[in-house]
Amino acid sequence: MEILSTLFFSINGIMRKTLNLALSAIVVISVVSLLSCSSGNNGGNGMITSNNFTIYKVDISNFAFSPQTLSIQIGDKVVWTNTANDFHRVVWNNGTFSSSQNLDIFQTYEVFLTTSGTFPYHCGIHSSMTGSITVNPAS
Ligand SMILES: [Cu+2]
Repeated sequence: MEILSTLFFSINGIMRKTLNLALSAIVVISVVSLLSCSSGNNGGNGMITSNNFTIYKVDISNFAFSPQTLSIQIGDKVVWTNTANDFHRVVWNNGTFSSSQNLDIFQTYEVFLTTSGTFPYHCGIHSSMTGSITVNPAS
């Protein structure tokens, strides 16, 4: 029995190390892709993927949304990615858009913002986590 439990704990340790490595790799990749986007002609962290809309990324980690605020054009898309080992849930304060599911690590939630205005949101699990998207009307 003792050998079995020792084996279990060492496998558990290896899995944790593997997960940490994977997390580090994803953080590096995210930073690199953010940097490469901001060097584009759009500025900020928006990524132009077509002539019609821009995709913005929001990272969920350290019990915070980053960036916490965004200013976008109507019809743009925002993608939240939970990179933390905790569940989080994107909930719109005034219910303008559909809320996310509980997001496990590496899961994403995306929405096209098709109404102009300023839309605050929070984490449905941790009420201290807040963010806001300002959607500017078509010029
Ligand atoms: Cu949360």
